[in-house]
Amino acid sequence: MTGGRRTPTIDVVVPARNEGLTVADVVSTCRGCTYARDVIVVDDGSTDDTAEKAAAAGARVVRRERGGSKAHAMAAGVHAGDADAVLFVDADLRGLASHHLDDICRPFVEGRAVMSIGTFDYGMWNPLVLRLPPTTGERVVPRWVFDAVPPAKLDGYTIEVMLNEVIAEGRLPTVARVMTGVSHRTKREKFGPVEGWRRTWRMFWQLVGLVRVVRLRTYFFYLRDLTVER
Ligand SMILES: Nc1nc2c(ncn2[C@@H]2O[C@H](COP(=O)(O)OP(=O)(O)O)[C@@H](O)[C@H]2O)c(=O)[nH]1
Ligand SMILES: [Mg+2]
Repeated sequence: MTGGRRTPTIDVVVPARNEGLTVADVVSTCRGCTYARDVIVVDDGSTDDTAEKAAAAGARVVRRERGGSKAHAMAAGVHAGDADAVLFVDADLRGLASHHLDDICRPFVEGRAVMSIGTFDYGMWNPLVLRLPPTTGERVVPRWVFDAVPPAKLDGYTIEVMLNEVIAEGRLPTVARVMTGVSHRTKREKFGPVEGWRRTWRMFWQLVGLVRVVRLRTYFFYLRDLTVER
């Protein structure tokens, strides 16, 4: 208890499809996060040993039928637990250490942020990246923020933008920081150059398509209530 306020419980939800190369390290790192209670890996339709590797590393594994998207996997993970808040972490990260996750959770646990995010390390571009509408998969939000996204909007890679919208429309504070030294396996590495670029473009167009849905004022409110931490 701090100041009469109960410390929120946080479960980690890791969406993973065919991430056998990296998922075990990611799960171990998540388990080392000071604020994490349970680590839940949601695997749908992996054709590799993602589920086995995740379980061996100490995660609770939830399996879904293939056919959904990353957003559906995240929803399944949220509903598999009953924590006050969820820390989402992608399964394909490189260079992730438990202190990165502690740094993301701390502003949330201390009540300085309702959403707290970590961005990849883009070197000289970090000051810009930190102030763009975040599409990062590494973020902690209270359960109610995720539940506020209508099921019809649980679509592909745009889920991150829907979470931003709930935060911004609620005029709620966000803290952002760089996860120094962290990157991920790119789609080119996972699928080869042709299929990799095809999938990257598809994701890009999904996000561009949101221009019709998300209002500019959302970004204004987001920026106004954003604190960049080092
Ligand atoms: N369970 C599940 N995980 C997914 C799905 N799509 C993506 N992911 C996972 O979500 C995370 C982020 O996806 P990724 O393709 O790396 O997106 P990017 O980082 O934005 O390029 C990774 O851990 C993926 O394995 C899906 O349909 N189901
Ligand atoms: Mg990735």
